[in-house]
Amino acid sequence: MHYPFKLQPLPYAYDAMEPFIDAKTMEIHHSKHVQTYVDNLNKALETQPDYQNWSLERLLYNLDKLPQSIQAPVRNSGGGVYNHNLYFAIMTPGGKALTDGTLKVAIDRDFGSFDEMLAQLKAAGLSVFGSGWAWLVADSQGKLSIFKSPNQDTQIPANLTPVINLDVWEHAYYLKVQNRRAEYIDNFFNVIDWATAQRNYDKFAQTDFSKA
Ligand code: MN3
Repeated sequence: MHYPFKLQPLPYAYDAMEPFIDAKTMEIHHSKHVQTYVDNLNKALETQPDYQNWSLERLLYNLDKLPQSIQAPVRNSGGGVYNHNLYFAIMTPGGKALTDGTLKVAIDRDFGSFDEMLAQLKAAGLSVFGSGWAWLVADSQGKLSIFKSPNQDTQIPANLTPVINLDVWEHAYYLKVQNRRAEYIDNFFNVIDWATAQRNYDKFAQTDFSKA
């Protein structure tokens, strides 16, 4: 995936996450907010032929090597595209439970239990001041941890494998639950596709964004 970037279609309808995440929020989030990130990323790269064949991951890993004039737009809008592609892919109607496998073993090893991991992810999401993201990530050895990023920053510069990411920008929940971020996080936990999370986790040994 490289310039010109496109809005990745959702593999489900806007109302598919009801009653946990409402259709209007999903529609505006995807068709307006993410579309704007896509458009602004393309606008930044329009006049930069040297970078038009770079993947999104390569752009985000090498932010400090880009021309000064496009560092901020690539960081913000490119990060916005990358983060939301993960976020929407990790949801499925009604959620899908974590089954026995390497991710379950790692969660029990690194957090003590699945519930403790969720509690720490929720606490991280609640503690993001302003807008940002909370993540479940894996290092190159498969060790799991909770990670936070402000604005549309990603886990890519830290070279970590994303397993789950949680959007805590107000645009992800304000229409339905207003200011109640904790309620939104609880709702989001009901639609996580843990089969996809397992597939994300499976990539930890191959993750090296310096080669992206
Ligand atoms: Mn968002």
